[in-house]
Amino acid sequence: MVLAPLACPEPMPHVSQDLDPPLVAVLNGPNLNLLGTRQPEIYGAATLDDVEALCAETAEPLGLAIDFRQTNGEGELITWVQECRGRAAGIVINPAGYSHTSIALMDALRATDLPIIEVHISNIHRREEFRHLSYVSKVATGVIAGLGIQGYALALAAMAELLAQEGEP
Ligand code: CA2
Repeated sequence: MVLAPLACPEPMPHVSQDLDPPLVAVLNGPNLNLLGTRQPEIYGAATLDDVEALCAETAEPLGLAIDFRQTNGEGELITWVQECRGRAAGIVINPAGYSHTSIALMDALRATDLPIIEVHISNIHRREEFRHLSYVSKVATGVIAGLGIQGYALALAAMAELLAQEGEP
């Protein structure tokens, strides 16, 4: 028996890396829309809008474009991660509670083959035991935790470095 060739054997190549400026997806998981409304002793007083403004003002001089998003849905977050393939040059992600629970999110991130920087506003290792494990850390290029919302700015600076290195011979 002769098998027909697969209609679409491979996903699109990483055309994103040719984009100028390169696009970095900044993805935020569940409950981060509540930033600034409670638990300021853990997460500070900044709102998610403040985080977006910080990311925008950090990305511009680094020569990066950003797509900043937040969702409470695990499926939606996974879909956004999948859509990064062929579209974004890298991912900065605060997976929030899904860090500690979602093997599906880990699998989706791994499948992008993109540089991934995981950000946590709080130091998850100084908190409850159940926060010490992050499935996302197992596939992240780097992890920043405990530096408040400044962690997002540091992640974008690190991503700019990683992408510049990718372009080197
Ligand atoms: O420290 C972080 O950035 C976390 O990703 C935040 C998550 C938490 O589940 C992770 O363990 C660590 C929680 C995000 C929800 O943030 C809120 C902020 C204000 C009020 C309520 C929730």
